[in-house]
Amino acid sequence: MKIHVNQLGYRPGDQKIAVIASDEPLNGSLALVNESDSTKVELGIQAFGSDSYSGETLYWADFSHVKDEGRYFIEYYDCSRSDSFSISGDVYRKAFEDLIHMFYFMRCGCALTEKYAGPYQHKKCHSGSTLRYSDNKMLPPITGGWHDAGDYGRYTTPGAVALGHLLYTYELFADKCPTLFIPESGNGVPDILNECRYELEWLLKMQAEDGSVYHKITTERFCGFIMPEEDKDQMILYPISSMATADFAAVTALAARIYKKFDCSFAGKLKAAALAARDFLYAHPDIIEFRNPPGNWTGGYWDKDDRDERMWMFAEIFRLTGEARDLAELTKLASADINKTALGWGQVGGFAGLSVLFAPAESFPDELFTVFSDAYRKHADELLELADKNGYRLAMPLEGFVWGSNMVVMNCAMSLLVASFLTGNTAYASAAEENIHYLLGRNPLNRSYITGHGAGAFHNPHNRPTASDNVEYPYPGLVSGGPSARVYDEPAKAAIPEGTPPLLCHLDDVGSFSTNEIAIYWNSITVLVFACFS
Ligand code: 9MR
Ligand code: ZN
Repeated sequence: MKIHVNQLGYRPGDQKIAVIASDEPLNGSLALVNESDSTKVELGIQAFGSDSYSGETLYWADFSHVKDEGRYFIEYYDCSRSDSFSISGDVYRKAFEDLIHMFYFMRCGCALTEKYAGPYQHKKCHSGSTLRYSDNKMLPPITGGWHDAGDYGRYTTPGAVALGHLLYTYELFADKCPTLFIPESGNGVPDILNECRYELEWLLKMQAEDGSVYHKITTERFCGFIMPEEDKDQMILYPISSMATADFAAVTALAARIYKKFDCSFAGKLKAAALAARDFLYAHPDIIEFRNPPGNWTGGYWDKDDRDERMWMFAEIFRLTGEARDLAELTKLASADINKTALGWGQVGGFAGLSVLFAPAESFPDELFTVFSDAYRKHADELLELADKNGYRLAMPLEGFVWGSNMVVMNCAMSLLVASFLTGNTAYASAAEENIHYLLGRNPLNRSYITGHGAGAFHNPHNRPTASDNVEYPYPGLVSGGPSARVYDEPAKAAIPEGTPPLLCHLDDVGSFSTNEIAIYWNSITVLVFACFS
């Protein structure tokens, strides 16, 4: 038998449930043990039954009534026990900070100095000239921004999406955003915005003269497991796409609104860039897809529908311009059958929702508010129903266990949180937090999917610097992609037999890019969710 808990712990007022997997009936007693004085509280055991996500027979032990702060573990009469965890008001705080600090370590085109990066320091990377794919022209270097993931590519759509998560985090939870230890700290600007600006300055360089935006800048193929400064292959600026252009317009418009208070001239630059991208898309109403040209093997971030990106763009641009035609376009798209709660790299309709739902009163017509509010509430209701039937109390559809499932876990949590905000019904927020418990170790592998946080934290991410920096452990605050019902990499294929239940399809191995990579947008959506609880 195994007893699974959130390995960081629980806040005093929260619902607190341990999940126990056991092939044998649980006939003995189960207790919550206070580590400081060994006092025990006996816990009732509730049989859940068999769980299809894990293939296990599960039981629950509810200790919500214990509210005293301290360190605890749960023990079965035969001495099997859970990992130790805390009950504490600020149980998520350090993880929340590290999740944001991660972006500093992803910076490209500058040296990470020992002062700020400690053992994870590295020299300036990816600063050579740029070959533009469309006309084979050599351009000056396009530097800056964050490495996307375990590879060193810089891609516009996921970059904009990560910025979206972080900028809405700031907008919705400014008072919770921590002071970090980054080179800009102390300049009077909140550090989360300092960090985002590093990406925004790069993003602005990705815009072509006609207002359109290049899809990505990467080498032709992924480099080996070397430090970023050793990756000397030619940087290639790939063609534009309408998704990249629309995401760019959306997030620069959002940023223009936020940075106005701190730096008028930067905000002006962002606004002009947003409008140029929008104007390009007005002139090009048809989708412009990006596909990797033959012989080019870095990430594709291919997407077959740009209506959700345009919807997000028009929502944010309308908040900036108030122009009737932008509102008309938004209204048209909002009435179409487009997902309105997704916050991922390929589907961004949920950002249009955040933009509309959290705007000052009367910014948008009531009907539009209702469209997005209904979409979020409907999604949240579906999720509550799923959570009710789930042994690990996950509010998440089975189909969500794809490459990067932890992004879906967090996206579902966010839908629940938005619904909680819209209705005042705290059952939604409580369900959202159950997804955090899953992420932090209450899962069949007893694995925390955030490095450095939780006794069972994964520590072999598919991340090039981690694999080549000679430091034993990766920096804390990295989110793993998570279990994927279908695995694509050799180590995972060898270790995980086909047909394994989804929650077990994860391998903490540096080679497992389809279950154990890291990515900026997996971190950033986790930041957004953790902000609500930190
Ligand atoms: O996160 C992406 C995932 O949803 C896709 O299924 C996968 C395959 O196309 O690509 C993932 O994105 C990767 C990107 O293409 C390149 N950088 C690393 C990203 C994370 O694995
Ligand atoms: Zn770099």
